[in-house]
Amino acid sequence: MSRIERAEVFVASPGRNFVTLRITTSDGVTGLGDATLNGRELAVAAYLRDHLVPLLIGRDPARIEDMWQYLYKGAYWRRGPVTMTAISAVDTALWDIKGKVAGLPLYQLLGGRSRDGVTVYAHASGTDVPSLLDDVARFLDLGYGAVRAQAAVPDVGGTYGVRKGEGIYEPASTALPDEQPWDTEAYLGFAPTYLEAVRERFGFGFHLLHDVHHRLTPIEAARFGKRVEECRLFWMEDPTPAENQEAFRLIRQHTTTPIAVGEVLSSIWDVQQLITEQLIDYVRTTVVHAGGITHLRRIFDLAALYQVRTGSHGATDLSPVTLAAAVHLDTAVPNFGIQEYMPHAQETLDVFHSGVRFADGMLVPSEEPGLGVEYDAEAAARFPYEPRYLPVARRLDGSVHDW
Ligand code: GCO
Ligand code: MG
Repeated sequence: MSRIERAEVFVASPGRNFVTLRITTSDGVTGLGDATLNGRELAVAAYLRDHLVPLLIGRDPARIEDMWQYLYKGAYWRRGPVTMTAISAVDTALWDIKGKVAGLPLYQLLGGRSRDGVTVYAHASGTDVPSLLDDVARFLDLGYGAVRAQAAVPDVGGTYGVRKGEGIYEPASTALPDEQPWDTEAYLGFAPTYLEAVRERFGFGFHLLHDVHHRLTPIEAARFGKRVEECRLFWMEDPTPAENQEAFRLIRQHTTTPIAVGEVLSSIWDVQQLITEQLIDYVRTTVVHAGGITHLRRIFDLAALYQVRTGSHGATDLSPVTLAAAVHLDTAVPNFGIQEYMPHAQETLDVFHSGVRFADGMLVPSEEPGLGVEYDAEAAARFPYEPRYLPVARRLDGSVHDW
């Protein structure tokens, strides 16, 4: 019987920091898992190296479900992003190995194709309304059928989601957290006007999304959702922090703007009430932060019972390993909604060789066995880890707000 012989943890910064797990079996088959938790990378690397790798050696790589239960229940301490990200990496690597052993791309193991391609949304942003409109136009010209729109709130520095210059949007860009101002009233006055400007200029022939990024209270979110109903958003994302799942009922009672939640959550229990009480329309948990393919599929299946669709997180701090795994799942599940897509930097793609392809506003998975991603450890060694933190938001009176 095949055994897990080696498990290596790589921490590298090709374009940005990534933590990657590579498992090798006694038959010489390798599998990859992403273990990147933005701004807390080394905690997951240590969890893997010090606590999980010793448990993996000698085990049967084919027993994926059993391994998940063993690592989850065996920890005794439940849930949490560090634990769940570490378990995700092991789970994803084992699915990659299973696909390679079977000679099948991962989506085939998950039940085969439900669709020909995975619709993605792009990130348009602007430092003001005209530059946002130019950016939306650019993505529509590139063939995207769905675009997220974010613009800098006038006189409030460092608005979430706004790219500086030509490069890739990267919020974790400083060696210590950047402290940025936040003004709820200014945002509530301004954001609806640029969403309206986008619809006025480009019409309704594409999906328009917006990320509130946990900034509002439930009643403020209700006001926002109601105000932008005429824009017919595909969704408003993370309107209020989701620790209190109950809070979404209040938003729901006031607006028909669809709601998406989940990128910071790590288990089915974190979204249970949101799903079973139909308080959201899209669940955005991901392969890397929510327990891997095994656990995410469980979340998606629960969501399907309640007509909640998927909308997996896909920012560039999720490595090409996660993007590939997400695209395989998206291809297979019946209740797929949309996939976030921000193309990675060239340095990232020089280290992760991925078979995921973009065409006509859609991603398609690789036909290679497993995930269809290879990791070039030699190339990665040229990019050592660099401390990088996400920003912290402060209200105008100086107190800390949700970033
Ligand atoms: C998104 C997210 C990201 C996160 C980032 C944090 O919708 O893409 O909100 O931009 O802020 O992934 O690490
Ligand atoms: Mg988001």
